[in-house]
Amino acid sequence: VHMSNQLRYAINNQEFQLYYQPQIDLSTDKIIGIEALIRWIHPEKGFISPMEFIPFAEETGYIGEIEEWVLKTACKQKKLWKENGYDDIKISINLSSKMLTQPNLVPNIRKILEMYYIKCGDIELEITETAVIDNLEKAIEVLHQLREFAITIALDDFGTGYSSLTYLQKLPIDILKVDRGFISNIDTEEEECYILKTVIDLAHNLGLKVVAEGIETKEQLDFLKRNGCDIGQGYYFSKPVPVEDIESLLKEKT
Ligand code: G
Ligand code: G
Ligand code: MN
Ligand code: NA
Repeated sequence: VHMSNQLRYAINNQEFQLYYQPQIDLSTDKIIGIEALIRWIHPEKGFISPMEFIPFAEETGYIGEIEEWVLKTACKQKKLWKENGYDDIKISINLSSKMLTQPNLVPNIRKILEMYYIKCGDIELEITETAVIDNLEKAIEVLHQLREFAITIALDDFGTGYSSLTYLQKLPIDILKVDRGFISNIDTEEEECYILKTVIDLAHNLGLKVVAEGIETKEQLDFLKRNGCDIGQGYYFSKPVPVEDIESLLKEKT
């Protein structure tokens, strides 16, 4: 069967799940946010990576429905966490580059947040550099609209795309997520991590907070703390896990 039929079926048949990965405030060691990451558990093929099916969903137009499902599911979960006493946790959602130029994106997001009584300040959207560079003026306009009602915007995978410092200054964003390639360098050439140090300073000078992705070792964590990185995420703290497992982490680390 063609993959587009399978995507259609997957949406109807609830084959998608969200996994969750904590984001740690490096000054307090507490969980301050959770990134939602989609998983497709296919009944025959098993696990299919989003790196495989998201680009396909973008091409075939299913991405809108999938992202809507992600947003609703994450908001529903956020509401449950809140009811269980974990109120200050922000939820981060990856937004496909194709979504940023959808005509009704902002009102649609707003509707979903209202449906689950989510305060806008509790939601963060992660976008990639390619998403904004493809259509810079439109992207800037949409990002402004989202931030007007207090949704925070993170620029994901920073340093991997065609980053230009000009974009950084123009984009209405709150957070810079430094790609894990920079973090894995720390182990082998700590003395030479000038770029990473400089990116952290640059972000701060632009009024942005810095999230380091892909922290796997204590050495990486210590380096990032010494150099003023604000937030950390990675296997060192926890892999992305199903919802049952994130709750025990919340108990421990909030
Ligand atoms: O979690 P994992 O490393 O398998 O994710 C692989 C890629 O898929 C990452 O680039 C991640 O940003 C992306 N991804 C995960 N969940 C979503 C989602 O809900 N929407 C979009 N657009 N991308 C996602
Ligand atoms: O592009 P984005 O940053 O959204 O992708 C997140 C991806 O990174 C997810 O697929 C997640 O599984 C993966 N990831 C998260 N933490 C780590 C880590 O510490 N090491 C590695 N190698 N991958 C990670
Ligand atoms: Mn991300
Ligand atoms: Na990333």
